[in-house]
Amino acid sequence: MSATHQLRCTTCGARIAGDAVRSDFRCPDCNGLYEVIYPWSQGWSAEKTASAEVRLPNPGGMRHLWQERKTSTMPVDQSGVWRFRELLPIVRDVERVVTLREGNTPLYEMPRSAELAGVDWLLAKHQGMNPTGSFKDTGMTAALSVAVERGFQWVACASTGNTSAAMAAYAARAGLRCIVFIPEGKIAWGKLSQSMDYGALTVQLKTDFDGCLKLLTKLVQQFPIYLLNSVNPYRLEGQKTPAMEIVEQMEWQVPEHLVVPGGNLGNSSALGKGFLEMKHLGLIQRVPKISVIQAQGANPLYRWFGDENREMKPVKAETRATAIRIGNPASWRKASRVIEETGGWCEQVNEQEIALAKAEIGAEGVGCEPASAVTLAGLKKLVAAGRVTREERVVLVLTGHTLKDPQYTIDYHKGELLTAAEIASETEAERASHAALRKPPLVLEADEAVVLRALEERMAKANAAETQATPGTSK
Ligand code: AN7
Repeated sequence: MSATHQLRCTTCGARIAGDAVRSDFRCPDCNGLYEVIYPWSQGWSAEKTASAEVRLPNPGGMRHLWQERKTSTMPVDQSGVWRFRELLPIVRDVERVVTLREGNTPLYEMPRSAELAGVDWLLAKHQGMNPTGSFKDTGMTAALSVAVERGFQWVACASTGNTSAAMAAYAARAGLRCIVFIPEGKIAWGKLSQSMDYGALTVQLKTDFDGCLKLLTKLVQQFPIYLLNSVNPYRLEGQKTPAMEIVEQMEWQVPEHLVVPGGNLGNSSALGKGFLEMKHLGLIQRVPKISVIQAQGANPLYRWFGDENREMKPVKAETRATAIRIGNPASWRKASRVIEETGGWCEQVNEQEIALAKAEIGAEGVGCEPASAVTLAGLKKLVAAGRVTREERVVLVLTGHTLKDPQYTIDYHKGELLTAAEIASETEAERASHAALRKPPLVLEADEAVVLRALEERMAKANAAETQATPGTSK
């Protein structure tokens, strides 16, 4: 067996060598998904490993090393994933990894969103600030580097858009050929254009994401294509590193709560693994509660969470947050364990709530794509239900950049996003918030007097709104 890591089935516990895994990354005995384990992981049987391999730098040493690498000029050190390579020894030669200097993303303070949600202190880990504009880059550098090491010429994924954009970029860097399967018509333009720009073979299938993944899972068993969806456990090894970054950015303090959007549920699983492993290694003393938020129209985990029989029933997914338009999430078992082990929760939010939260995050100068905005919308509900208290330090994981889906934003501001029925079901307060946030473009004659008059009108309106606002709640 490989000295550095093994794969363990998260359903039946069977363990195999990394290079012995089936092409669909499923356990042949029980069809479960694997997780990567290391000699220092819980449950690795020590008698099978030479003791030298179990040795790990001490926590203090690792913290120092990771920080120091930021100032190195080596690509692998500058990567916010491989900087933490002691915790993901999945490749033999770390200097040959495929990196675009992913990770090292900002952790923003969100004072206005905090006030809206009803907490004292709110932070946003903006994974949209990655090279291709989403959190997928951190997973792609990991799994694609494994593909290169195993000698694959072709890689593929099914995607709602961001995975395909990331895969296309990293495959192009590595000189691999890549095939993208996306649901026809239900993908944001930013993402579709990226996959073409980076030279992927883009296949639009007349089905949804779940249909794309099902078909691809069959294809990879017939052709030597390396599957890069998050069923590939190496993806999650890269995607766990924002957990390290968050505590590093908080000077090794741990937030009380982490709020993550849920689609195929790989990301929440990965972040949970990251925090739990750090605790196991003594890098932190406790883990944050991890809560997952789903769109109401794509809510299988939310339903599972409220189901007494704990049965996972796939749904036919529908939401304008197309990134998370997923009805049959592959990693639901891993994610549900993370919620339970950390004491988190699962919530759902509707289309109006997502649109409002996205505009609020935008108005704070941060911005994100619709799927990421479910975090703020969900946090409001968690606070209202008493699941998050005011003094808890909360981190929202913003998964994608606002430029991924500009059409959504433009439609929102022009008042063309929501249907009449959706608007009718809003509260007065919600309607007022929308009215204050909406900024449709003015179309004017290029005439000085006309422009002046229009601006005067706008300024007067803005001033009036400000004096009307209660003191202390200045926006
Ligand atoms: C912005 O790109 O599934 O729960 O194929 O793009 O780990 O699936 C994207 C998912 C959240 C959900 N936010 O994460 C894909 C894809 C954004 C996303 C999710 C996605 P998972």
